[in-house]
Amino acid sequence: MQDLYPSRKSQEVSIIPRKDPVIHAGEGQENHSPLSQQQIDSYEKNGFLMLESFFSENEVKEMSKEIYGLADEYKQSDKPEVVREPTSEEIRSIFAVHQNSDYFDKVSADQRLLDIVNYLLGGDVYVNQSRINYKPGFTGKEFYWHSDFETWHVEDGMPRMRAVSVSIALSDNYSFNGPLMLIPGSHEHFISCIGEAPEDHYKKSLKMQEFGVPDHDSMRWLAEEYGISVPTGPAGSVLLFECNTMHGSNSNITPYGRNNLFMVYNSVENRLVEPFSGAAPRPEFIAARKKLPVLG
Ligand code: 6CS
Ligand code: FE
Repeated sequence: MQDLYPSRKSQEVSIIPRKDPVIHAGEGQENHSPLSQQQIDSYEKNGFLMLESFFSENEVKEMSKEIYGLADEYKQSDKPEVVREPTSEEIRSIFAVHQNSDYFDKVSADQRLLDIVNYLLGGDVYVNQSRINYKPGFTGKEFYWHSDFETWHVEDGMPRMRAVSVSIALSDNYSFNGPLMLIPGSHEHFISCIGEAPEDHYKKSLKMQEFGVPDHDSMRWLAEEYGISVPTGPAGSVLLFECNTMHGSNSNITPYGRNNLFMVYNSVENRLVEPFSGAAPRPEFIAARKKLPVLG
């Protein structure tokens, strides 16, 4: 398959214009949007959309119970799905939670979410990746700037930009407790990165990413051109962000923890192929190839 978005293949930085629509809803779907026209326009322009208080307080309580339950269960676990912080044994992320928890399996099939995602991606979808990111008060560490699509394309073989991340805030997101920062409009540019990732790169990159991150000049250009947005909101808010939107987050030295549940939906028309790096695919718990129940 032709590589429309080459990255980590050259020592020269390049910026490739987006070749895919942002809103994939096709004919016949125009009148079925669960979002308002203003929300659709905002997602299309910025590459993300915040839906404040999407889940009720009760739902947040249940989800929080579940994430702490999983953290407890996996405290000593050496399962690869459990990613620890670079310099401590604290849990940073747990992957494949929609497969390891019946409860999160149900959340991933929440019809309110699916209606939105089906619209944005123009039809049926499946969960390509799910994870909980824990960022406890005082010790939670940062996630360096990146486009998820760059990694998913190069390391997982995601062909086109037709996936969306749904981030459910399970604690209040303030501007100061390490919330996600995004560059509005960055989804229109593919920042081709330099340097070839070593084998089994994910074992390191999920703790601290070194390859597949933008060079400083490109990042400076994006920030100067578009600015940096920090959507905040109470627990239960949902942030939808397009797979190529540049984002990152700071560490959390405040006393207020920041936990998020992420589900990545990919269009069934955009299933993973061989990784464009030519390396072996990453494991199933990071990028689903086999088990693909279709959600619609
Ligand atoms: O490698 C990945 O797939 C992931 N890494 C980051 C930093 N964000 C998205 C995704 O979970
Ligand atoms: Fe990310």
